[in-house]
Amino acid sequence: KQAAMEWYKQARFGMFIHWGVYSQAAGSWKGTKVEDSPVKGPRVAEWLMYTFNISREEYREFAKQFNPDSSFAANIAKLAKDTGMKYVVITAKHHDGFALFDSASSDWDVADATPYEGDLIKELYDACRAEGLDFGVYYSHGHDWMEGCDADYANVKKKNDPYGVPTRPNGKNLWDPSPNSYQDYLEGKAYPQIAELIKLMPDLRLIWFDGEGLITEAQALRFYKMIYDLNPSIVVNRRVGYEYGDYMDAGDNTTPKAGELVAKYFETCGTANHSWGFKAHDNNWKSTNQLLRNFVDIISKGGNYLLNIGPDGKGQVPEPCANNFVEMGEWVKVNSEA
Ligand code: FUL
Repeated sequence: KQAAMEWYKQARFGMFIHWGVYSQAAGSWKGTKVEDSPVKGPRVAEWLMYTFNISREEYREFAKQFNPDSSFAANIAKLAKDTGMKYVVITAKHHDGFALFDSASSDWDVADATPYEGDLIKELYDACRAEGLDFGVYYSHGHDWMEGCDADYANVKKKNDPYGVPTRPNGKNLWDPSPNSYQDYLEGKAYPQIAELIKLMPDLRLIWFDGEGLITEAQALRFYKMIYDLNPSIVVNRRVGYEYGDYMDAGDNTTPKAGELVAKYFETCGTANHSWGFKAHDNNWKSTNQLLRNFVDIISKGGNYLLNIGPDGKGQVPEPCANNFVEMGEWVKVNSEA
């Protein structure tokens, strides 16, 4: 693990990618922007299913149109390289449960549910390796609105709530919950998919968990331990649960303040506009100057900056974002030793 942490410390700058079937919707549903939905929750494009309480059946329709250009992998790997980044971390499965790889444990994946012929995760992994970049995956273990733990959660809420109505849904699918218990989902999907990803990519460097949700300590430890047993060089983030991860999480878009005790290894993940997933009406791009300031601030405190892009449904990165990144890369490359 020590060598893996050394790699992490040296890498410093990575690309985060939020991409999935929601990317085609671009932050709106039937003409309504996510900001205008009456459902409370984060106003980000990747939360579309939650934000509009879309039924599981209706949401599955998105996948039938999801057919990216196969050039996405080479383009994105090149952009990461041009930005001066050393690694890439992509959503292998976000909260909507959709797997961008060919999964043996679920048919809610690119191979079975979309017209695309290929494995988006493996293709990007290969393209990144060809550019000399390291590779990691984001995996939402805590939420899975399609096949997850949500029926369980509904029961917990009902027991605790005197009115029998969940008052604070907290990221769970309570409008059309899957019948799986959290344990069923972990056994049948989440643990097997993590093993599949590790097998698919022998040089996988990092697994970025998200949405701790209902997890128990034993369940979180099992993720950490199974990864260690399969490949001890994989770095795991804190959000796996119960602080089992390998480095601290400064919080989304948050840099520790000067003088604040900073851990030996920490990360700030950040957006380039306001959303993680592609949102056509969010053009509030951080300037190149702002991105560079964040970068210098974070790495001067010893952290890693995981800076996000949200490609559209075809896999294209919005042009203003790509331009800022390339401009940033010119500075990063001139001013870094390697
Ligand atoms: C959060 C998620 O809910 C967001 O959608 C995004 O993935 C962010 C990086 O982490 O917990």
